[in-house]
Amino acid sequence: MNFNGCPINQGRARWRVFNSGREHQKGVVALFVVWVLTVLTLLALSLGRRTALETQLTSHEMGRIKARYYAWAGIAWARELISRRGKDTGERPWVFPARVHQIIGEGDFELRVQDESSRINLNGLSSRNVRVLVALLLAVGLDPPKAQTIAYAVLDWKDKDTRLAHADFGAENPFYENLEMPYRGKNAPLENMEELLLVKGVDAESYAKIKPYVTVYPRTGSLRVNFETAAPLVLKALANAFKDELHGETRHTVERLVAKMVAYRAGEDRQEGTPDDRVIERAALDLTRLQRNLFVRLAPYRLRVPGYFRVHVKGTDRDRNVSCRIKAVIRKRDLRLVAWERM
Ligand SMILES: [Ca+2]
Ligand SMILES: [Ca+2]
Repeated sequence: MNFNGCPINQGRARWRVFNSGREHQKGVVALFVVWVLTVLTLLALSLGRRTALETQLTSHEMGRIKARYYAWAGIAWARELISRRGKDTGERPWVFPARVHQIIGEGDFELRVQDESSRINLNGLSSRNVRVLVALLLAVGLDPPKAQTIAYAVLDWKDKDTRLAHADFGAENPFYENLEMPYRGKNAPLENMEELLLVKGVDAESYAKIKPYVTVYPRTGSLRVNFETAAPLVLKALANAFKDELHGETRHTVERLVAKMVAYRAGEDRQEGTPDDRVIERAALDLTRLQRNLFVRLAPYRLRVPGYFRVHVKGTDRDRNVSCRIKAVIRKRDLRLVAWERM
């Protein structure tokens, strides 16, 4: 017994109860503090992360803006390249470096200039030359019915009249008006290449094959190609379109004629796009009779002085490694951008 008359063990038990209550309170406070600290730490971390993210985003946006201006600087450079050529008589080939790279401060641009008349002009199509487009479509790997469908449908799409250019392959309003999502034919020149996707027979796959070899510039005029800049595939398509007019064995005529043209225009160094490139002259090609006859047939389709250039520019802010690409078509006469697109 203790001095209160309580049994000693009972008093210890109370003391333990009292003590365990305070310990419990302390534990709760400690837990609360830990919890608050955790929340505060998480808040601080998330705030830090957010600030870092915002800084990163701002920096990326700055990079994008700068890259855009570097790309526009490239377009200005391309205009300068084109204007430097001055008055053109077609006696010198158009030679552009394959790639121009220019560093400006913290950024740079890369550009390529391509003569638009190295391609087949869809707006120059007529019933007399539509076979050139058929030949081109065969050359890019389309089967004959598909090639004919697309070629005649493009002709119908852009010609003013509403008569079928070909009874089986052409397409005027009745075809387009009976589609699930109906629309009308254009009956006017194509404004841009993407318009092709509206034309009968053109799907994404054939469009991708055709796109590198055709143009819609100029909007008017006849179908003519620059022999000095056209891809061998385009020259072959042109030659193939007229080879049936020859009399004799023509099996290798197209291949050999085009090989001679391409070899001659590349100059002594055998590389295209270098200063020794030459303008193709029939007399200098050492042609056989059939090749000469074919070359003569191609003459009305030759363009000597290009009027439009396609420019691909990539501007980069090198500090932030952010790039911007611009594709534009420049008219030589007034250096105007007749079309441009930022990608
Ligand atoms: Ca038409
Ligand atoms: Ca050369």
